[in-house]
Amino acid sequence: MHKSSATSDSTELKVIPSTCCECAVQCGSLVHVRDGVVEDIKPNPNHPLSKGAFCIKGLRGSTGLTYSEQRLLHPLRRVGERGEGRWERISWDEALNFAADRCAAVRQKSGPLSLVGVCNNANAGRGVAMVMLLRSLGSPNWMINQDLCGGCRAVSSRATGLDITYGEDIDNARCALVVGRNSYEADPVEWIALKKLKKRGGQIVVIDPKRTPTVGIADLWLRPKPGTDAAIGLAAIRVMIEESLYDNEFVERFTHGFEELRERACEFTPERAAELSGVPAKDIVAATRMYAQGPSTFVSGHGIDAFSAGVQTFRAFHCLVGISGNVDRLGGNRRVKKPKGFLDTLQVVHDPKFRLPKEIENQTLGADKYPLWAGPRGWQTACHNPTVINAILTGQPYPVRAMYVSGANIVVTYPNTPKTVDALRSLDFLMVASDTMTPTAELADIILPKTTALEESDLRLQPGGPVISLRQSVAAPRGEARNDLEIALGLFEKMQTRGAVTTNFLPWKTEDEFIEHLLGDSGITLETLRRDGYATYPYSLENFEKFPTPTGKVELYSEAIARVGVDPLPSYDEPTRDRADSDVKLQFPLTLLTGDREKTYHHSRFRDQPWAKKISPDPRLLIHPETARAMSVSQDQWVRIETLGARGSCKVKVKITEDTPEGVVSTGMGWWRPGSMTPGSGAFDVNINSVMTYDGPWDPISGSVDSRGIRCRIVAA
Ligand SMILES: Nc1nc2c(c(=O)[nH]1)N[C@H]1C(S)=C(S)[C@@H](COP(=O)(O)OP(=O)(O)OC[C@H]3O[C@@H](n4cnc5c(=O)[nH]c(N)nc54)[C@H](O)[C@@H]3O)O[C@H]1N2
Ligand SMILES: Nc1nc2c(c(=O)[nH]1)N[C@H]1C(S)=C(S)[C@@H](COP(=O)(O)OP(=O)(O)OC[C@H]3O[C@@H](n4cnc5c(=O)[nH]c(N)nc54)[C@H](O)[C@@H]3O)O[C@H]1N2
Ligand code: SF4
Ligand SMILES: [Mo]
Repeated sequence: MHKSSATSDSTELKVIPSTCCECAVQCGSLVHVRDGVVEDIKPNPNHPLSKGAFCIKGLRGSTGLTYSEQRLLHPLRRVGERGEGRWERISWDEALNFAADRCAAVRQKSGPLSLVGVCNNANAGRGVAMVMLLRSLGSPNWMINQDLCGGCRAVSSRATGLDITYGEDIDNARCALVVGRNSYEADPVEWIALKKLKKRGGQIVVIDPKRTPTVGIADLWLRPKPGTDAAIGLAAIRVMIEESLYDNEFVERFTHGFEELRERACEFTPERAAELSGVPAKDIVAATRMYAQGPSTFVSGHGIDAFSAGVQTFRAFHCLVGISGNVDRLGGNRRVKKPKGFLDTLQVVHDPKFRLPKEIENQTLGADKYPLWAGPRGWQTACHNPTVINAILTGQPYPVRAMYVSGANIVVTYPNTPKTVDALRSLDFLMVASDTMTPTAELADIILPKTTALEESDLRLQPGGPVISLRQSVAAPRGEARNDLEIALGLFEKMQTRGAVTTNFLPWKTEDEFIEHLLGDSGITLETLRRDGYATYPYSLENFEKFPTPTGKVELYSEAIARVGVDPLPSYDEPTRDRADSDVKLQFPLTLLTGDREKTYHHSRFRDQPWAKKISPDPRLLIHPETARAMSVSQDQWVRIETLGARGSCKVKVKITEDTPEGVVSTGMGWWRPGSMTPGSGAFDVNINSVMTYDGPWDPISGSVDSRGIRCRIVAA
């Protein structure tokens, strides 16, 4: 922990209730501040959602970053070639003027649509600042990383009308169905709740090719071949219907397309699903019966998201939830509810007050192919990322020439690092806002120093609480760091003086004003939030009045998906890797899973922090002993992963374990080597995305690529 000066004992210690924002769990925190310096961060036992749960990233990550010697404290301008690493310190005014000159020139020459923004999503205020800046400049183009994250779940939840993401009521459940989720590493709140469920005699069913800690406390473990879960979901629906285990009344009153779903599910006998997935038919039947004896909650993760059949796979499970009687009931999956009068950030993004004309928004890159994902009718209205990257490189369907990245490290986290880097290098102008130097920032023309989570304020709706939580700015920004809203306002102003704006969609002058906008008429005040760190609100279950679908019902048969010309019923698609010809199968005999989470890291973050490097110094490749023998690799050996068609390779250290099945190898994500002299600071060396493709096949609804379940081989490094 960072210690302030020797006089600190004599000054008053302030304990400020806030929210940890180092990952999406958003645990309640108590931040200890003395003399304006954060001394310590502890869990807040009173927080209704996290109830005192916390993790090492929350304890050490934000202070490690905020007080890091590597922290970016001043605006920098590139001198020399892009990526050469030579910078000059400039003032904010110079930086913003330089950026505005470049952006205005690009806008003049190639049009407003040639400007693009990148953030991780608009679930946070800083994402909204990015969207509104771009819209103000006349561009609907901004990128999020949700196609690589929870996007398939979100689109399925929306199409089905369930709206249950983050509504898992494990605390009151009798059974939890955990599909593609490693709660132990990814979410301490969920993990504690699962252990409690087990302790009170509840049941846990896990569907996962890998043995996770949850498998250790499970009653039943289904171990599918990667990417085959939709077959299991559909067979479970069939069993539930055949054995009359579904909720007849709910189905009749509140669902649409039950007959069609029944017919589709009929095609998936447990025996057929067993053939497709490798999971014994009797286990699929047993799992369905366990789940059907509710109340049961469906806990899902990245394991069935972010791949080319992600939406339909999620649809299979969402339809199972939909007919099971576990929707918005105690111990089931609660629907998202907000306090009356409160706006969440996505409502702001969709608010007609802040929109560009339809004919402009319809040109959002990717909106033509993925209208339920990208553009005006899409979930967040963002772009389809690979379409943007191709537009940068080819000028088709129109040129994209200037980019502003904030809150994402896309050289490391987007698939196909060499291609991402080529695209960024070819831009006329690249500006990156960041708290530390990253492989993405290294390629910028201008780097802006950004505040960290301890120096910013934001609001978060947490449906699982349900609770609204405040992240408080507890320390003054170090150096000249500014928050995303300030940066957006600063650039907007400079563009305005150059006559290069379309409309002003940034009415908020401070983060607090934006927070007040979200709080709206809810009756919850910033004062209360500052005092407690959170606010609860009244909530009632069984909200079945109107589901947000064309029919107003839970759509087992999705009218919205039908309208975009995709199968409106959940379907099973053969995994991409099985479609390869025999020659390719011989050359790339293994199946690669990526994205293993580690407690020490959040994606590419904290990679330079000593405490994290001590616990986890190197990227690992999990491999079964038999497979290791067949591939002649030994424990702790460095190997290179190669995949079909990838330009790069990725070096990882072998870890032999029976946790991963034979023929399947599994590794993490987000690796790079801060401060190393290698190109891209290790982004081409130890980063799994240097061997991934972003070029499809794409999920027909969300446009997601396969982030796992792909063919690979390993060779000695
Ligand atoms: N410590 C830490 N926590 C994090 C993060 C972090 O970086 N670090 N990141 C956060 C973010 S943004 C996300 S999206 C989440 C991700 O966290 P999770 O949702 O838990 O995702 P993963 O760990 O990628 O994968 C979960 C499980 O899916 C399994 N899996 C792989 N392929 C398949 C398949 O085909 N079928 C099934 N059924 N399972 C499969 C894997 O074996 C793994 O056990 O974690 C969040 N929490
Ligand atoms: N191959 C493969 N690729 C993947 C994945 C995978 O499993 N496999 N996982 C995908 C997933 S699930 C995700 S979510 C993405 C993550 O992708 P990214 O969002 O790009 O990854 P991060 O490293 O979390 O964040 C990048 C930067 O954002 C800044 N930042 C993040 N949060 C805050 C904040 O609260 N305040 C401020 N000021 N700055 C912040 C950090 O400083 C960090 O440098 O990667 C995806 N990429
Ligand atoms: S799980 Fe850890 S990193 Fe995520 S919000 Fe909680 S304390 Fe912070
Ligand atoms: Mo994610």
